Amino acid sequence: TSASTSTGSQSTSWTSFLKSLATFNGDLYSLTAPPFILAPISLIEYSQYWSEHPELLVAANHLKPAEDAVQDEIDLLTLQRQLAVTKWFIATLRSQYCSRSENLGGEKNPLNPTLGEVFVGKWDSPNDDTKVGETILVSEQVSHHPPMTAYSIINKQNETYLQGYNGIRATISATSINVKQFGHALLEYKDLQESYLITLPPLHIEGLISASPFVELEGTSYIQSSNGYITVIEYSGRGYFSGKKNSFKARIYKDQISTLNKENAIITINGQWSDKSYISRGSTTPHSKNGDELFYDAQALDANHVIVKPLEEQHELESRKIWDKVAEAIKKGEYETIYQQKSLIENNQRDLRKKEQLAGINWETRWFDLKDYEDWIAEDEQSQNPDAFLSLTSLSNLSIHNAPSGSLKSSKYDEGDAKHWRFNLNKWEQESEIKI
Ligand code: CLR
Repeated sequence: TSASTSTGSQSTSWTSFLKSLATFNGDLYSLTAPPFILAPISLIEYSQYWSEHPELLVAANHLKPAEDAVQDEIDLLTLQRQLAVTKWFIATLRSQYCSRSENLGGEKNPLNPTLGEVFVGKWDSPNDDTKVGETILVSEQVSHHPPMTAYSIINKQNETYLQGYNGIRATISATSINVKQFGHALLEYKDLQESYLITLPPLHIEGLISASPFVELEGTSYIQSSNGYITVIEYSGRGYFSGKKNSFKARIYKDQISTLNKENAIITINGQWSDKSYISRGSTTPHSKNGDELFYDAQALDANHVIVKPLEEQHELESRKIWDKVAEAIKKGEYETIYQQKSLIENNQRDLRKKEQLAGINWETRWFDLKDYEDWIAEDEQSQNPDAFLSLTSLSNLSIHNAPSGSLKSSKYDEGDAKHWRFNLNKWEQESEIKI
């Protein structure tokens, strides 16, 4: 069944869904969405979208200056790495924000991961490119109230380590659901001793009235490198009068101070993140009709899907194992079974939490730790080996607090806790039950 059908019982349930939005309490997962907009996958699986082009994720690692390189060569390669990371990030967006529309016929409501749910998998070297090698994904639901997913993506051969976590906060307006993201990603090229902090853009869901929801990005996201360079990406959609869907403009500056004037951009990229984008030097906006160089074509390369082991070999905490019966029922449109199987899982979770409470224990996360940066700041100032997140937030003027992703220091959001989920490689290396 398709979400865009506007006849019969589907349109009735869609109408009641729209009505339920009117009394929205901020928790998207508590909405009783009509079954035909349920995705047969858990939100934890969305971590895979960070690496559907593994060759782009590791590309910067191949832009290493030779030992006898002169300063000009070193500088050029540094800028080329910023560009490579920017390209990889732009390339993640179609997977992140269009794949449900493309594969499931519309944006869908994902299954709400259970506490401790995990999703693991791997990518083989794409097209037998021996320079890439294997990439692995390790993802864990680290919080249920509010939902928070943490992930780590590792390519040992290229000493490339991506980690991050995300959560959302939603509000409803007359025609759309508005979503602010919380969390960020940290990308480290250990061999280059270079790291990047990536913030997550706000988004909204359009097409609600016509029962064909889709995501559009808005606002700004940043990519701050430890080498000083910063990419500022601004998103916009199809406007009332002009503009194409999924538009963005990315500007690369030599440092955060330079971002105060757009004229300072060293490189400007312009286009659609789900389609073609163009690149030019300086601050003029590139365009295909001016003959500017193609930067990235999101339609040219197929996504490389993560390989997950068969259900029979999966641990009971693995996402597809947990949700198998629900997912099957969603695919078949068996509404009664969806409801029954979901309730089984939810009641089981409630029982587990109750038991923990009675025993006076807390659920312990498996591979990720919550790190409190308030405790760290003083310590870090004396440290020989400063923390990547603290130095990158200081270079980019980004908040260290649990503010909407991309909030600046001393903005109105720059307050509260400064606790962020961090991957614990040791814990993963000692994992004996869950295998890739
Ligand atoms: C999760 C983290 C990913 C990027 C991403 C993409 C789409 C977002 C999703 C995040 C969070 C959940 C989300 C989804 C789009 C729709 C869905 C906001 C941020 C909500 C819960 C579904 C609302 C129901 C409508 C389809 C009616 O890296």
